[in-house]
Amino acid sequence: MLTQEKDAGQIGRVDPMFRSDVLNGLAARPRAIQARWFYDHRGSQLFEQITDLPEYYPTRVEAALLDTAGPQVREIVGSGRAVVEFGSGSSAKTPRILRAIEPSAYVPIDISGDFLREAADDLAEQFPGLAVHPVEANFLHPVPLPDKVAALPKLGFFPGSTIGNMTALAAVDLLRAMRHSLGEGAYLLIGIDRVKDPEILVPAYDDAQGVTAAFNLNLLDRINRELDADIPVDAFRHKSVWNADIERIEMHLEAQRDIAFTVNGRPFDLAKGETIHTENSHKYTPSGARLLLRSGGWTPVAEWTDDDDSFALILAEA
Ligand code: AVJ
Repeated sequence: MLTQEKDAGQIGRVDPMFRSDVLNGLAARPRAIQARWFYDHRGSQLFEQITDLPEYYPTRVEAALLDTAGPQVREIVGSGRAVVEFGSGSSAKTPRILRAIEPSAYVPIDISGDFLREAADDLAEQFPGLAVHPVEANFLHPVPLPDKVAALPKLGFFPGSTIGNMTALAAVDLLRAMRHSLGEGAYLLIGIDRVKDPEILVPAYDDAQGVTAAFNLNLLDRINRELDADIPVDAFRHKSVWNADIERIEMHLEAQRDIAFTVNGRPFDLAKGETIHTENSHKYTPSGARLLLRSGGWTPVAEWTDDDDSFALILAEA
């Protein structure tokens, strides 16, 4: 019973949605589990490591773009806004924009409470005088903002090309929901990754050090840890595939042999070569990105890209 005692804290924190998504996803054809479940504590750490990889250009390029764009964004949106960050994670990019914008409040929204509060405390320390109001929520659903920022005009901040995880339909729904929660006169600063040569894209999601593989496989470890499962993780292999028709990178976990396991008492079996689809990372052309924003109710007003045109930072108004 030692094991149970040790795991009790973990099990207590399990989102019942995680259990149902995993059970339904493994039973579906094709088998698929949503990418949002990557981000347990270990998964969030691995993602931080991904952002430092030589092959993973988005984080570095976007950071440089934020530095360039900051003063120009400030000129367009003015100071004193409430910056509302969707999926703030460790808030690693936030100081770059807060320094330039001089907002009066910062509202980080994230599903992972641990990271959220740590990051909020750090920022409050770095920016004395800035009111920080963290909100623990799934931003895929409409998020009511704290009363204290109700009267302030908003700047939505959605960096990292997180929107790439969504299909076009879901992305448009989300953009509209953001427009609704941010209200009249709001702006949105969003990072969107560009369509490019698969020889750059595929390694960005399958690095030489195997960090992305570990990130993908950690989902199976998490299922074992939290959902009373016995998946033989070593029997799966990480795959990164460019789907040219849909202009997206897909991550899959491929069975290297016939595999049988149980999750929460439910049996599953995969034949050798069968896959579990774990992530989509949609890439956009310049006009595709602008059309997506307009479809979601946002009018692009300024755009920044690097010399290689590998990533775009777009400012749009409601
Ligand atoms: C956080 C969704 C933007 O799609 O590039 C990185 C996640 N997955 N490497 C991305 C991710 C594998 C990342 N996003």
